[in-house]
Amino acid sequence: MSRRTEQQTAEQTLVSRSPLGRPLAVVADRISPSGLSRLEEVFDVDASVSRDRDDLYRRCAEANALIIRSATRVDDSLIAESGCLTVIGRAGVGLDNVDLAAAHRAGITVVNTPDANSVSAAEHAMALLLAVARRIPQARQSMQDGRWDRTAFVGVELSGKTLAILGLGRVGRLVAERANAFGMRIVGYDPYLPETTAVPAYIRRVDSVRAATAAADFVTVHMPLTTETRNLIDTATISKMPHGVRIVNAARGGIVNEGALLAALETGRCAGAGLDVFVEEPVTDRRLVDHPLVVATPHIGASTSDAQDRAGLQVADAVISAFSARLESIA
Ligand code: 9EZ
Repeated sequence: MSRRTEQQTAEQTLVSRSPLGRPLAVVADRISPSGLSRLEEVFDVDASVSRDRDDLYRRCAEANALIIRSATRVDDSLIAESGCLTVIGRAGVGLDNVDLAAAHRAGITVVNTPDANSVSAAEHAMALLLAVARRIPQARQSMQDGRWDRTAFVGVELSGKTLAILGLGRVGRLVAERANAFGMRIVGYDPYLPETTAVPAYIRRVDSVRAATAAADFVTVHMPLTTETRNLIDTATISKMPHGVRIVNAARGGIVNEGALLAALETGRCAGAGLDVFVEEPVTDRRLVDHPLVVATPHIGASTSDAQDRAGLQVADAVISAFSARLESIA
């Protein structure tokens, strides 16, 4: 009924439901109850989460706003069939699952919640640094296997060690603040942070990956996956790090080349790795996950009730404000 046509813009169909009725928001993935309540202040909310694609098309046919997380794919055909849609809200970071070009062509505003997960991501990176330094999961496994093996678990301190932070965005800077509290020396590199942007004095800013990692005991990456950052940490980069370096990736799978990391763990160049993200998720090649020097978690960096609540509330606020702005623009 409300299929989008060439002539039919989002503005024309924005209020295609009864002018007396409330606009409709379809929530296709699970978001926090606080976020749903916020949406209900403005929208009729259809939050009957189902993985059935035809069902999604049917519900979106009359939706003015669509709220998703990472599970729902918003492609050009869904956009074409959703004639009243003016706003797409993604709870969380990244818009890999939304066809942005198609949304743009259809005049749809796309919003997300870029900082809702930052503290959770930074805390998970810290958890991996500590877990790798002391091999806590391995020690726990050995106890569960009935052993009491203290000699197998001689770790290292973070205090006094050098941490290279590659990527000084929100998450990287939160990690720096926490690592500083642990007494680490922090070297940071980020080509996208303007040189004029001040960073805290406890971060020594350098101008290359090589300079940041040359004396690093620990390396952690905090950046999006792009063609430039894929394989940023490869065999050549690792070969210039100190022997015994420990590497953490809680950012995006593929920033650290998995084959290069595995080889470095085998030679001892790398003494440990903490990995929350993988090239292929779920993981099928288990060589890293099963390695005795690796602490692996299944992409849980943003998986805290705090981050989920914040993402739900923030996406609701962003969708409401984008929708209001669009209403005003046609009033
Ligand atoms: C690249 C980066 C940081 C970085 C940071 C951001 C897209 N992008 N790339 C190399 N935002 C450190 C080393």
